[in-house]
Amino acid sequence: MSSSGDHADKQRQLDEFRVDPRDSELTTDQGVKVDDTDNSLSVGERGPTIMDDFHFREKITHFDHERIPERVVHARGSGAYGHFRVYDDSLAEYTVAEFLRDPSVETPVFVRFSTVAGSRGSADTVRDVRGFATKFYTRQGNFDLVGNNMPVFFIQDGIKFPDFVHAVKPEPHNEIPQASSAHDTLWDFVQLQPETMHMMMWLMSDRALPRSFAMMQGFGVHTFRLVNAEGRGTFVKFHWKPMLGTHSLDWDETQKIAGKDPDFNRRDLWDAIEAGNFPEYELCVQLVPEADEHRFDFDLLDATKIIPEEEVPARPVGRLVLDRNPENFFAETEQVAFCLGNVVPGIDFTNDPLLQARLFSYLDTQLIRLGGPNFTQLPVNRSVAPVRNHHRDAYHQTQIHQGRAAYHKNSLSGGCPAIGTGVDGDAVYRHYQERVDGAKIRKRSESFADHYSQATLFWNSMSDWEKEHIVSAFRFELGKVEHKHIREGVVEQLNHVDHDLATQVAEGIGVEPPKAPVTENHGRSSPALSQANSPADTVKARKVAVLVADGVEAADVTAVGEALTEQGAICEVLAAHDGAVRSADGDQVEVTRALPTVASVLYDAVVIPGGEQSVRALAEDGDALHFVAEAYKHCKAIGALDAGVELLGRAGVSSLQIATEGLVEVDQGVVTRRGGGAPGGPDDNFKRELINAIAAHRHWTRNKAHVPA
Ligand code: HDE
Repeated sequence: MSSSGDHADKQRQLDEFRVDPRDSELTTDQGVKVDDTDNSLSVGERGPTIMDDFHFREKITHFDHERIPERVVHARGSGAYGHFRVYDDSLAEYTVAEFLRDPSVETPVFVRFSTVAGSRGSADTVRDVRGFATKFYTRQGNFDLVGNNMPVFFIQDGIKFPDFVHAVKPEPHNEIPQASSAHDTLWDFVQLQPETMHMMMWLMSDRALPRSFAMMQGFGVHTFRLVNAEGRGTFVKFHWKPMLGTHSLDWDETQKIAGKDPDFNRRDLWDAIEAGNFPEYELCVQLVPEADEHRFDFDLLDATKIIPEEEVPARPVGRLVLDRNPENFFAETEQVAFCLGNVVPGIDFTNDPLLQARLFSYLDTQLIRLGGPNFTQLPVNRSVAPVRNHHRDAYHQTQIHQGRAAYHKNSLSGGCPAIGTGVDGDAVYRHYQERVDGAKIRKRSESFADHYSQATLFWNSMSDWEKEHIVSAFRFELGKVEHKHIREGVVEQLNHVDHDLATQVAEGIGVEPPKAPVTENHGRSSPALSQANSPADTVKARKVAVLVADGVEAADVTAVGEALTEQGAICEVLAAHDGAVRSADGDQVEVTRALPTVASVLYDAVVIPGGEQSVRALAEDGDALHFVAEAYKHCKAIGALDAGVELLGRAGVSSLQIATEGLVEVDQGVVTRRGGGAPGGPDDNFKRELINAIAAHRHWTRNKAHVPA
């Protein structure tokens, strides 16, 4: 291992386990070469297969045992390797964790993103929480930060977790619906369990529909504790902030993507890494001195609460870069085992009852999922710090422990492994010495009792379009609920959050709106909660479709493509067929994909270049017209040049300010230009406006109700 630590440490360790099939010959598991793996050994050409066929038996037996249980929650996931480094040593006064205080140390990581409710083969773009689990392979051992893309949780005490999961999963009698929260059992749970309300606001918001894993935040959720060299503790909340901003898909779009490309987020992550568009996140911490434990109007130990960033700033401390795809999904992404209990010196737990339950659950679940306690020896789970102890045997033991003494204390192995001293930089784990005292009781603390104030805070912090999306989401979900009393029960709960919200939802789902508010809305807000305030200043990793047919202005295609690619966007030329089209000048324009194999929902923006003949052909092509109409409906940036502008009207997109001759016009993300372009394609003004429109992500306030798509 290099002395400063670098992210290749983990890759070097994995190298020892990699198996390369190149230049090899087929063998049995015993290494015996095989000359026929297509025909089983039988008596004569048409006779029975015989038991002597050890190759047949081994091949089939191994196949019969290929499956392991999928995760009970977060079954669908996608992983990537990367590295993390802190910016400076400013956390040294709070923690002895080396990877958090030494900027010369680059720590390898593995991250697994996931949805929660769906099974392993379910679609990526469902309305759900996303898992954001990070394994830091630090030089002091593995630290697992097993977070979500929402900062709060549905319940306060982990003993409710099986109830919650049974409610949100497909219903037990018919296993419907798959990967969806729009059904009776979830909402029955919600209406009877007011502590869910804050999280339900997040789940009904656009946060549940991330455009990309690279465009969502991550949160450790619980309050953890940093511990310094003197043993002093500081409360900490961990946040990941994506460098590309936090952006979401449109609900209608997510449902269509689930059919067109159920691997949408997984593919996006994979492709981005392959293309060198590495997802990056900043680690931020909210630090609260122990003396301030009780200064908030909520309990720091309550996982249904945030600490508003306006009260305690989220301080950027380091950067995570995901730069390597796994090589084998099962070996790495499926077998990775995150455990809340995996902490390193300088990081400790608090008494959050949700966190405490997780300390038990994660290790327990790996034992059944991965078949015993030696899952820590699986390559993806191995620590890069040496592992030496007296744990022995069990299923799938891969180590050959030497010596006779598997106990402590011993004299036969020289007393080794020796107990850490903790002196001279020897990092041993020391639990934070918290004083606890009390009677054994089953009782929720009174300080956990307010279930609505922060749900209201979230609602108040939303922009108008975010509020509209939340109301539509509640209407959709509750519109799928069969029992009227459940719909009514949820509206009653919402009336505690905000009267106007409850009324709007009630009106959409055939429920009598509440007569009056239960309490007045407190009027407080936290701007940091709104996605409208998230950075939207880059087109990096955005996918842009350019629609073409024979007769297209090649200069438009080239110039737009170059301008976008230069800024890190991915430009694809789409035509009715694969291969190439002929430009207006008779040149070939290469086609990236055939229109019938894709859809507008798989792109962030669409450009219609000039060329009379090309646009006439597109105007006759239902796929092309639908593409433009749908992109408009989903509030995406659209660029149209010269004759291309006509296609907007043909696609049913009217009521826009369209460019007059020689000018560039921008109206709600639709950028048009007629004439006046340079001979080499559109002028800089058009390109700049197009880039700005795409970087803005979506133009949510667009008037689109009239566009059928
Ligand atoms: Fe989990 N959770 N969880 N969870 N969770 C699992 O562990 C559990 C909770 C989270 O990519 C399981 O290995 C309990 C909060 C992620 O492999 C299981 C409670 C947060 C992942 C489990 C919670 C999470 C899991 C299933 C309530 C955000 C995927 C398979 C006390 C801070 C990790 C597994 C991966 C996975 C239990 C609540 C995040 C059963 C009992 C809160 C990201 O152990």
